[in-house]
Amino acid sequence: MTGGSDSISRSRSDPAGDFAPGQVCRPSRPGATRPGRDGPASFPGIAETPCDRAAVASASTGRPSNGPHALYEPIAPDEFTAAALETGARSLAGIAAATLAEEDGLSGADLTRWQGFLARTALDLAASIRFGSARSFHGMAGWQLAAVGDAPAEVARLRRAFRALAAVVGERLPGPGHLGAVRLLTEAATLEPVPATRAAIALDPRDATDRLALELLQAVLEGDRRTATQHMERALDAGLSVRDAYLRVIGPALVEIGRLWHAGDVSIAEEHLCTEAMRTVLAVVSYRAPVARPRSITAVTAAVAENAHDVGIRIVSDLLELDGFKVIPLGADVPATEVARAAILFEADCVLISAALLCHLTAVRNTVSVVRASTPSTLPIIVGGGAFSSDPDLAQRLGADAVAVRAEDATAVVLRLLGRA
Ligand code: B12
Repeated sequence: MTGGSDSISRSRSDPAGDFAPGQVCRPSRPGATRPGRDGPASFPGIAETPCDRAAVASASTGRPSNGPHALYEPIAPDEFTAAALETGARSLAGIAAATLAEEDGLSGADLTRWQGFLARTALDLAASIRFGSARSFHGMAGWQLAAVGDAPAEVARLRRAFRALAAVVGERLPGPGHLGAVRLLTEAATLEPVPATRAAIALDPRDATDRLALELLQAVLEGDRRTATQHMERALDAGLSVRDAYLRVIGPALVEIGRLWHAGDVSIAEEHLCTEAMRTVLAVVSYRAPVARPRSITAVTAAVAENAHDVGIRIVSDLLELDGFKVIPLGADVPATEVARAAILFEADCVLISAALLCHLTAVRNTVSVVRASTPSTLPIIVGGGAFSSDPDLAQRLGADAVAVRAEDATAVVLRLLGRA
C-alpha cells in the first residue's frame, strides 16, 4: 500500500438513504469534508465518473488489464537475479527508502510505509524476472500509479520511489541480470497511470447492483453487519440472482474497498472490518444458492501458500458449486503438499489455485509441480486471480493447464479441459 492512512472518511449515516449521482459521486481525500460528520450524508471515495461496466467486467481484479506496458520489450527469465532480489529485498528497500526520505523529507511511519512498499515491489520484481514477465511488473506498477492517479504529488513520489529502487538495484545487485531489473523499474517510473482505472473500479450509485454494493459497504463500514446482510437478503428476495450477488455486488464492493484503502480514504482496520463482514454476507448468499444438478466433478480449490486473499477463490468455489461441481475449498495460505493431499484424498477431477500478488507466483509453480508429481497426469490444474491479470501467458510458464482470471470463467475452462464442454 502506498496510500495507507488512518484517516476515517466514510459516512456514519445516510439519513436520506440516497447515493444520488453528482452529490455523492466524488472521491474523498484525507482532509476533505467528512460525510455524516461535518458534511452532507454521502459515501466517500466514489469517483465522479460513472463506471464503465465493460471495464469492470474485464478487470474484475480492479487492476488494469492492459496499458502502456505493452509497449516495452519482454524480459528473459533469470533465476539468479530473482533469487538475489528476494534475498536482498528488505535491505535494498531500506536504502532506496532512505534516498526517498532525503528527497521528500519523509520520516517515522511514512518512511516505514515506503520501506514496506519498496520491499514488496522488489519481491514482485523478483517474481516477474524469475518467470520472464515484464508485462506483470508493468501491470502492477501501472495499477499502483493509477490508484493514486488523482493525487499528482503521490504519483510523482511513486515515480521517485521506483527510480530510487532502480538506482540501488543497479549499484548493489550482482551479475549482469541486474540490468533487466533496473530497466523494469525505470520503465515503471515512466508509465502513465491508466486514466480509466479509477473510474472503472468505482461504483455508480445509479446502477442497481452497484448501489447495493454501496449500501453494503456503508453498513459494514458503520460496523453494522446485520443491516448489510438484510440489504443482501432483501435484494435476493426481490430477484437478484446468487451469481450476480457474488459477481456484481460482493466482488466489486471489495475491489472498491481496496481502491479506497489504496487512496488512503479508509484505514487498514476499516478494510479488515469490511472483508470480515463480507464473509457473513457471503455465507448468507451461499445459503440461498439453489441446489444444482450434480455433474460428478470434484474440484479442490485453494489460495497458494502465503496468499492471504481467500475471498476471490471462495467466490470461485461457490460459483462452481452453483454449476453442479462438488467443491473441496481449502481457503487461504495452503501449503503445496496439502493441496496435493486433498486432491488425492477427495479424488479430485481438477484443482484450482489462486494467487493475488506477483510474489505468490513462485508458490503457484511449486504447488503445480507437487500436485502433478502426486496425481494422475490428466488432472487439470487451473490458476487464476489478480497475479495473472496482466499476463495470462504466465500460467503456462508455471506448468498449469489454463488460466481463468475471472471467477465466472472457471466452469467453462474446467469443462473444456475435461472434454465435457
Ligand atoms: C481484502 C484484501 C486483503 C486482505 C485479505 C483478506 C482475505 N481473507 O481475503 C488482507 C488484509 C489479508 C490483505 C493483505 C495484503 N494485501 Co490485499 N487486498 C485486499 C483487497 C482490498 C480485496 C481482495 C478481495 O477480496 N477482492 C475481491 C475478490 C472477489 O477479487 P479477487 O481476489 O481478485 O478475485 C477475483 C478474481 O481475481 C478471480 N479469482 C481469484 N482467484 C482465482 C482463482 C481461479 C482459479 C479463478 C478462475 C479465478 C480467480 O475471481 C474473483 C472474482 O472475480 C484487494 C483490493 C482488490 N482490488 O482486490 C487488496 C490487494 C489485492 N492487496 C494488496 C496488497 C499489496 C496486500 C498486502 C501485500 C498488503 C500488506 N501491506 O501487507 C498483503 C499481502 C498478504 C498476503 N500474504 O497475501 C494489493 C495488491 C497490489 C498488487 N501488487 O498487485 C491490492 C490490490 C490492494 C491495493 N490497493 O494495492 N489484503
